[in-house]
Amino acid sequence: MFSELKPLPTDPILGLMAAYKQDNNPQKIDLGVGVYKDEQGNTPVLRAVKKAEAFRLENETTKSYIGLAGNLDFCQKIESLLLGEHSALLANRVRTAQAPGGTGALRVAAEFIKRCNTNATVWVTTPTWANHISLFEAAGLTVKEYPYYDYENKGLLFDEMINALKQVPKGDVVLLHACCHNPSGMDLNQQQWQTVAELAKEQGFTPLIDIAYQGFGTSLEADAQGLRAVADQVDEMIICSSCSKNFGLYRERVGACSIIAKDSNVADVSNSVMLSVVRSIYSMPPAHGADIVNTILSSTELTQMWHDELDEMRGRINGLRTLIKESLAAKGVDQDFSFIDRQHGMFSFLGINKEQIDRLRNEYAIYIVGSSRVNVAGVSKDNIDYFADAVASVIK
Ligand code: PLP
Ligand code: TYF
Repeated sequence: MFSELKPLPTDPILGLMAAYKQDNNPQKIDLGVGVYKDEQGNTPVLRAVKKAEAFRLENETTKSYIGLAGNLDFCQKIESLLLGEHSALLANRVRTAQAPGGTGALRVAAEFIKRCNTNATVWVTTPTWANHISLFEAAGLTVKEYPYYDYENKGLLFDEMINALKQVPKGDVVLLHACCHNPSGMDLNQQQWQTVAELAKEQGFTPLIDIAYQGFGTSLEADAQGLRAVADQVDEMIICSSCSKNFGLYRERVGACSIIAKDSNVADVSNSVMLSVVRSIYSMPPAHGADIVNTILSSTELTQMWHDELDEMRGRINGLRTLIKESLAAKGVDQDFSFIDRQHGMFSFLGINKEQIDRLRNEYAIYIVGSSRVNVAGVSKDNIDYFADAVASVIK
């Protein structure tokens, strides 16, 4: 039966990562896949993670199975990270399952939604992370888009977004990026979050918040403010979180799916359904990464170390945003790139066309995603001049 299969294209972002690896040009720059890089272009293991791993190696006592929800201490700490002081308020309404990465959490959420309402439509931003669409469709859900990024003015189409969400009925799900929107870098401000939160309550649709970059935008707290505004309003919502970026644990696959229900009874029933979904996909999540996160968050010293490292990563990203804006202006380009400095997280669209993107790759070995999305963390003081010259030359 395998012979009947037709080949499928690979994920374009992961394909770009592979193509970059094979390029022999010594000046090549990888601005593709959304992975943090330091000034040397490395994605190092955080010091706090190394310490927690050393501790784990010494103190781990068993490799026996953990439960369906994974490490329960980890789950509780993630709830606090997401909800802050609201977590105490919401404590009896939240149930969390550790999941294999943010992607695993989203897949659990998708299957959970399917069990709630087979006919649910999941509404996503135009544009969104391409995996969102394939992942919800793979679970048999309908995916529709609502306006979000304003390509022309490099801002938000907020009025259009609200008008579209006013048509979304109860029983449908609206996916929102908590911060550091992938791929545009354009986030809602707090007043806009409040409007969305009130609309969710009024319309009765279920918000699904994807938070994959907490701490990469403004701060751990500020990046969760939107999500908390929604949690304050609605009876039910889903939060899919990831520790890939903020703990640098990418390949260890650490994330969580949190369900907030209207009361503790509904939360218990929802939890039983979520765990049944987990059992039918992968039984239980891997232990290592979540144990590391739990060890860090259980220690004042390691938490401080992690905060410092997170501040350093965010500081570098924000510094690079300013550097890119200034370097392009210094090259005398006509186009205004100041929006890069107003956006958040690792991504922004350069707003250049397909031919210009191809020229960056073919003539300069600069790899960016086909939508013109760049990962600003791939820029450094060493390559900024080369990068700015290349962009200036292709847009002339
Ligand atoms: N959601 C968004 C918006 C992302 O950009 C990513 C990827 O980085 C994820 C979820 C999932 O990340 P991971 O599965 O690596 O934790
Ligand atoms: O958008 C990105 O680059 C990150 C990383 O299948 C990523 O979210 C990209 C593709 C993918 C998994 C992770």
